[in-house]
Amino acid sequence: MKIELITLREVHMRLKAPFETSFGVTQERRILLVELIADGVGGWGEVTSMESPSFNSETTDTAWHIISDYVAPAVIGKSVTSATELATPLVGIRGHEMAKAGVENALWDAEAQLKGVPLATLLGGSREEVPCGVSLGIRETPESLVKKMEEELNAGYQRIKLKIKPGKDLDFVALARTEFPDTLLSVDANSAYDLSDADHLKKLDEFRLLMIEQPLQWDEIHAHAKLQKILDTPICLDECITNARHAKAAIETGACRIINIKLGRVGGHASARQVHDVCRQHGVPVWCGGMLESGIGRAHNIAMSTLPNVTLPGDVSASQRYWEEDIIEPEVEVSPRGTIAVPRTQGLGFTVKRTYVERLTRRSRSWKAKHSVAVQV
Ligand code: OSB
Ligand code: MG
Repeated sequence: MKIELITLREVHMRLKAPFETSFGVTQERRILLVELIADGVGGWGEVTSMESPSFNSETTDTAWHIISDYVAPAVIGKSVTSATELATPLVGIRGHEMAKAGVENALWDAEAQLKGVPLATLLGGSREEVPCGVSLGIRETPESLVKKMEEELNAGYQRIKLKIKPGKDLDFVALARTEFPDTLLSVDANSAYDLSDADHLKKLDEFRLLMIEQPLQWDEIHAHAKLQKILDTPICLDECITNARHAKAAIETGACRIINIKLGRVGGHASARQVHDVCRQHGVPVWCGGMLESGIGRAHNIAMSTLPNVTLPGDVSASQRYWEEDIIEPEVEVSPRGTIAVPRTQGLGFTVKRTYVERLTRRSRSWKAKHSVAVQV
């Protein structure tokens, strides 16, 4: 596959409702989309960075810079036999996993189309539908949270994740558990605590949570290992895990019992599969995390969720929970039993609404491969 054309664009999309985490409130999304043409076939990828460096160190603008000045120049005109080989020209670019993933994943989509298979099949996935959960932002009161939970459970979602932060934790989880004694329930702190909060976090054990996600600092594996010794509740790492080496270190040191894989955070499908495989070898279940993606990122998440060790419901939910109108057709829908059907058509399995994307685009830039001209002497 020869990488012939790369188009990077920034689109602006407004979430239906503000989403609050321990690091802030998001509503206006500035999303980078990558369209890549290989051997005449176009694939799409999404950069899943936030607008500010609050989840990890990347932002929409750092990703624009890294793709423009390093990633696109390194890969344009290159020929590879599989998207897994894209790691080689990118080896000199440290970090910036989300920027790299946007480009790599676009090539995965193109490769699946060139081979005439669904992306899920190309990745080695076999699930026909994937189980879904929802991630609920921090709310004003426990009562309003419970009302929202009821709505999502009625829609069929199999697991509810509650965002927490100091001062907005125990009361919320306690009421949620009282109202829904049998629901699969988890919490996500997005690094809002430190090890000195261990006694406080220990109080969560009584609520029979499926997991507590990333309670401690974003880059801190060792302290999570100390905390996991104290807690009965399984720790799930999110922010800490950016590659398979980190996953192995976290598992071997006992820092977590579950890992959430985000395609952007780990640098794309190839790395995601490596993290998945390390976890599988160690008997650690994984699930697919979300970053408030548009339909393109969501479609990639669905494909990744078909891998065999993705055994827990992910933060992969219906388009209409996020957007008035998504940029793909059909939109992602969730069945009454809380599952998404995996597309059977080639590539991502959804069509990008090009005219709508054009309308949402605020800036774009393209790179074209130079034709190799035979020179006569
Ligand atoms: O930590 O999982 C997270 C959203 C933005 C940044 C970080 C996270 C999240 C979510 C939302 O939990 C998941 C989703 O619905 O896309
Ligand atoms: Mg998280």
